[in-house]
Amino acid sequence: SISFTAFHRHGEINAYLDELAAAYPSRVSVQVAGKSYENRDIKTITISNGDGRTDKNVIFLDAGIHAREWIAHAGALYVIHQLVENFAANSELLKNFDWIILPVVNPDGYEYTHTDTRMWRKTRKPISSSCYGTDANRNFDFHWGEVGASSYSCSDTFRGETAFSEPETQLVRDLLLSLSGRGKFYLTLHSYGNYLLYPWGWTSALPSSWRDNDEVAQAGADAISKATGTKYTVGSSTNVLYAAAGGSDDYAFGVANFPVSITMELPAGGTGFNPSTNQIQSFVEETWVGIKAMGQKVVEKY
Ligand code: 0X9
Ligand code: ZN
Repeated sequence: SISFTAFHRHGEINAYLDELAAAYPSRVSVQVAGKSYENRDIKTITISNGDGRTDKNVIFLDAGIHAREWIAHAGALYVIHQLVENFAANSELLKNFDWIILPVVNPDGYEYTHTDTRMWRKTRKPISSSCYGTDANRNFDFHWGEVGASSYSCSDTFRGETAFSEPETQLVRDLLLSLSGRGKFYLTLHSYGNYLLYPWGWTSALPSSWRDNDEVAQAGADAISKATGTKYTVGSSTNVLYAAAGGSDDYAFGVANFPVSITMELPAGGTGFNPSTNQIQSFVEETWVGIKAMGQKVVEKY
């Protein structure tokens, strides 16, 4: 098991995934999806109900695209904990769907926020002698670099030298494309600000199926509001936050054909990205209420 009274290092997170695979071999498997630039194992956990079907639709959830957004990593771990260790209460979510969860997309950045610079956002591949890292959420090849992304390698929103210049975004791309068709819901956890965002992030125009996305996001916001009173803002990324191209959400929706693609910006705590450890439990519980409601809506619709 893993606690929600501390933020865990990448090694502890990977060890938790392996522990679950060993304890629940019929329902859980762990894959090394690839390596980060600094050679860390980037793992996914595949959670099923153990009925042996291999053709199910998939909900794909990731977190930690941005290194400093620690509550997002914790949120993904709590989803894993619920689906695996509280399976009996959540089995409806796994009847016709498998969940694939990638809790730490950017482990190099995440470790760097623990060891060096708490507010680091990007990956860690050097670009020039003085500037490191690419904003992984500007590096996906869909309207790459067109808006809200910097071509300056020192910027916190550096788009990368080319689209998919980073091993970490290549790996998410390959997973998303491998799920094309079965993948019905892509959910990516970030912080902060209490938003449920759907495409597009590169233009203020809405995709023709925006209502499907709005319905799912609204189900999440309603469930959270009912449970705790916390308000989430629901809308398209560009319209309720800002335009920024090259995000994983637009890629999942626009290229990998996930019909629902949502970025969830979890609550702020402390200095925004830095909730105190005694806030983790209540934040991740509340987040789970929203994710469960969105998952139920997707399971009903697809
Ligand atoms: O700017 C981002 O990447 C996200 N906000 S954050 O504060 N976590 O950095 C929002 C991304 C929304 N999606 C797109 N613009 N595609
Ligand atoms: Zn983020």
